[in-house]
Amino acid sequence: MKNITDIASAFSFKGTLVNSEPYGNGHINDTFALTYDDGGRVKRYILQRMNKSVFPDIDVLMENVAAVTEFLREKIDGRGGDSDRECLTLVRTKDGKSYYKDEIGDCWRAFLFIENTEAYQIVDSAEVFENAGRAFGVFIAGLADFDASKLGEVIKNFHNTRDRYAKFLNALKADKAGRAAGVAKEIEFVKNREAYCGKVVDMLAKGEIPLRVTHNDTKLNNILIDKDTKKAICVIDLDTIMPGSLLYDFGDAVRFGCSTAAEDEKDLDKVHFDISLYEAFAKGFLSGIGASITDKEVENLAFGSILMTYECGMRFLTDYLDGDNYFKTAYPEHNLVRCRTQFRLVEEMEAKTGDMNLIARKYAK
Ligand code: ADP
Ligand code: GN1
Ligand code: MG
Repeated sequence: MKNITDIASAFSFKGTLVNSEPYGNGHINDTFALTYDDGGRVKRYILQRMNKSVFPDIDVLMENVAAVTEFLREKIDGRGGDSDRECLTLVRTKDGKSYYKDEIGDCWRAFLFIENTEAYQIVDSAEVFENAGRAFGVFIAGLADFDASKLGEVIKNFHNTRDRYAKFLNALKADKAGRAAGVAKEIEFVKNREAYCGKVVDMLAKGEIPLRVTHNDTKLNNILIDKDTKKAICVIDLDTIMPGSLLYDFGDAVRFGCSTAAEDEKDLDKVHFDISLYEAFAKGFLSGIGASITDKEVENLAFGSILMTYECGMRFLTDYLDGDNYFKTAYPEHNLVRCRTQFRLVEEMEAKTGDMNLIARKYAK
């Protein structure tokens, strides 16, 4: 990887670079926090090396990010908000481009650092999670009039669970890393639930639920929470904004946030689905999205949560079988550990589906 100081010099940052450090807990991009001294004033920026194997077309990716942030910025300004805080702000290169390609072909982009906020790895209060739910609901509602034809499909079939299942079977057949024999139970778990895979894709195809512009990666650490007020300030990680179902966004947030443990907790006795956190999130989300949610969507919020958790576990397992090429891992069993937490949550959600449905109905307008 190229020297960060050299990369940073390509961008129109103000002042002198005084510090740079790896930042955050994303699984995909390499993120750095840069500190500049601008005549005695400290100013921070986020610099990211984008993951080229996950996002093969960086031009399309950055066109999406630029289009969505410009659209949101106008809306936020229009309602008298602070768009530098409530929306990601791209910092362009010195020659006005949305990203910089270095000599070895790595692609970099930069954003204003949103100060006095934090990204949570685990929910520590129902209030924070309700606020996050409201912000994600408002976010989707706010994109209702965004022209979806302006968005390129950055990752094909991203939440097409049927396609994810086919990819899982391919990885299993290839068994590239020679790991299949050790994960018979997990393989069985996926296969037993194959019937889940087509449900949302089919509802979308038949027009039973609307195709919307969705975020598609709504885990809690993709929303910045104000350190003082605990309000959800800004939805970040806009890389996967594409046409999709609201069930994906609701479900993925529930997957991550309603767990009593981290996504990579090794001790499964600590991993539970917390229905009171589900209630907090559903309450916030449904108040944020307002009347635009359809009855069919409300009816499927619980299923969407199960589906997204199952899909994510299946993706971790696929990557484990494939030799850990997609998600960043810190040790050889990391993807398997993640897969197991997801499957534990799926089982507990399955047992509580009735209550989850009652909660969704209770807060739907
Ligand atoms: P990844 O795709 O790898 O998840 P993200 O865009 O989500 O990358 O960034 C990783 C982390 O960096 C986030 O979880 C958050 O902690 C932090 N982060 C990203 N953008 C900003 C920003 N503009 N201001 C402050 N922190 C940020
Ligand atoms: C990845 O980029 P990040 O870390 O927010 C992944 C999501 C998964 C998530 C699991 C582009 O999210 O789809 O749900 O890990 N993002 C991409 O934690 O694949
Ligand atoms: Mg992220």
